[in-house]
Amino acid sequence: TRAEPTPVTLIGVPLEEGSGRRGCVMGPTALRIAGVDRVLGELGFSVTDKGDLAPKPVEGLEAQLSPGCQAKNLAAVAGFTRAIEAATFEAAQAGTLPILLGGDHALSMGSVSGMARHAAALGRPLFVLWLDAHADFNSVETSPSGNMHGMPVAFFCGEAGLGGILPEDRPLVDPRRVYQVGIRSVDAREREEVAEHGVNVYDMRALDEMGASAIIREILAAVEAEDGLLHVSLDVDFLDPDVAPGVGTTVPGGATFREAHLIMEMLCDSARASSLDLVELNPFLDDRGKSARILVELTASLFGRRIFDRPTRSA
Ligand code: 5AB
Ligand code: MN
Ligand code: MN
Ligand code: MN
Repeated sequence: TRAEPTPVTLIGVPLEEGSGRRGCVMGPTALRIAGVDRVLGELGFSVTDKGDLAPKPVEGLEAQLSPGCQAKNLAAVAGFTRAIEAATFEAAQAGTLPILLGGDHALSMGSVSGMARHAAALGRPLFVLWLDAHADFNSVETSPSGNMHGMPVAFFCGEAGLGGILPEDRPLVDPRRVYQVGIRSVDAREREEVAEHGVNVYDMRALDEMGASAIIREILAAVEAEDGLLHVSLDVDFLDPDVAPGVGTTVPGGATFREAHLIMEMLCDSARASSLDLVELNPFLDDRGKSARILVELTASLFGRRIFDRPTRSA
């Protein structure tokens, strides 16, 4: 448990241009209606809601794409990426813990880049825990869809082929410090890139064979060995579609609520999480607010809601 809770900054990101369909623009509102600020307040956190970002598009970047490459709605996503990067960096520099209320997963291009700049300023490494059905490691060249919500991991590792959005000398994340859990849908060329760059993948088979607890202990041991910061990125489709139907990219065979819940409780105990994305919620596809409420439940667990206290155990 945290002795002095770090204040939390909520950053609303009504971004849907990175995904192939409409609806994620309603995500931040749905998360607020489901009570994300209220539960954090009840847990003793001081919460500042910065409202929703509304950046201008950045025109003219398409000219930098090589022929045959695609990045749909690049202007809109680039505008959001710059605004999110700055807002996340500022919130972290101010000593608060940023929570990004998405919005599609392209928002992590900005949030993780902002945290990478913050970590670099502290002289500490940034680790990323990527809870998702997908690896999101496509580049503008390998993407089968051109949808930028499939590119954020490649982007913050400097491998997406997307120059000009952020400064050339921006701090990148080492792909060997990226840990993906729940993966069960990867494109052919994306798979090669993930392996080549040394991304740590615990796919659904690993989750079944090892269990969530052993996986999270391994990841936390790696973070602690380097005294790293840990950014947590939670894509709704990490969960099974029966648990959380409010998402455009459902893949069967996802994590159970209990697995996700345990992961959040273990992360809470570690006190390592430095920042959080709640992404891909599409309230238009949801079942009476079910998925939004589950994301809020999981956030509450990450921030200290527990059934009973556990005796402190050494790893
Ligand atoms: B999500 C796909 N790999 O690139 C692509 O939901 C899907 O943020 C990406 O994980 C899914 O279009 C993006 C086929
Ligand atoms: Mn994703
Ligand atoms: Mn996904
Ligand atoms: Mn490469």
